[in-house]
Amino acid sequence: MFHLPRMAAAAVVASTLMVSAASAQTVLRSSDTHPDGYPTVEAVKRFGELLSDKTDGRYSVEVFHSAQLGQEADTIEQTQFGVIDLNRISIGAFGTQVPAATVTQLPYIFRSTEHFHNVLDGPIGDEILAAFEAVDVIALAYYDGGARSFYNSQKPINTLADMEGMKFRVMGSDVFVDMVAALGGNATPMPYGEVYSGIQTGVIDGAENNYPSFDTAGHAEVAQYYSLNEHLMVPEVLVVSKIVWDGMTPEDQAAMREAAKESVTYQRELWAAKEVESKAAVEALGVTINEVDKAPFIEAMKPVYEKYVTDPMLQDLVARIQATEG
Ligand code: GTR
Repeated sequence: MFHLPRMAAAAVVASTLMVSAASAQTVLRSSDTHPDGYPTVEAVKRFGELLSDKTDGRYSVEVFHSAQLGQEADTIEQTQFGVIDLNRISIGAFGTQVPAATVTQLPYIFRSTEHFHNVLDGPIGDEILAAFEAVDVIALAYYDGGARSFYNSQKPINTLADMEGMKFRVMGSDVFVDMVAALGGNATPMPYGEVYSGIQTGVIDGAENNYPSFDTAGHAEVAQYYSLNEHLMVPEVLVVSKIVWDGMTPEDQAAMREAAKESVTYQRELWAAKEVESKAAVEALGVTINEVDKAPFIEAMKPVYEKYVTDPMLQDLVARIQATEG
């Protein structure tokens, strides 16, 4: 008579232990639009390993690459709602939601990779990361995304006159629409995953991106002209949903920030190598690459700055970025 309940109680205790052991390990789902092996995907995997080590396995990360969780704009919303835990995303995909971060979308705001790193690795970078909390994500670290240039299926772009009437896909931010208009072209915001067929079917003439994206998304197969006007250096950012963040202990939050910062060095190494590799890959596909005199392009961006840098806070931020060395 006494045996049965005892056995049942033991079974209950055993299963409770298993449940609590299992629930102590949280697997965070992270989104990335790029394919497996891409520098950002590999850096987030490394971040996950570091996070797991630092939290004694309480947290780990599974990266869903190749836009498995959706196109960037949709995944941002899902991250804000806590459906997706982590997201590695271009700041450009946030549009103008985060005013301080919008300055990093200004054409030619960064003069070089060194300038880009000096700004983002210092207090200005931290200030911009902190601004994301207002849109319900916590920004943890920046990754490199290189310089973006125009590419198209028609002809090399040498001068502003060559931009006249050409249709280019841009990321979903008004800044980029105005940027292309100020250069004389027409901009069409469109998800990254639709660019290949957009160029192939002639809906757009081309797009703009860095070598690794141009290469790995296959765009170089359909757009054979890549013109090095290097109008943008938009930071990539790793964010965690505020809902996830608020459920973590301060120690685990600190571990997460540390792991993210530590993964940056690794991403930068991978990025530098990938830029060289992708340039060679697109050349092998027969892409014509031309140098561009950037001065007229830089000059043409004045109206974009005038439109977006009106607030004194943003004016100060832009001035500080411009005054940073590099
Ligand atoms: C890439 C960036 C992606 C995505 C893409 C785009 O350079 O890494 O996150 O934003 O550009 O143009 O949509």
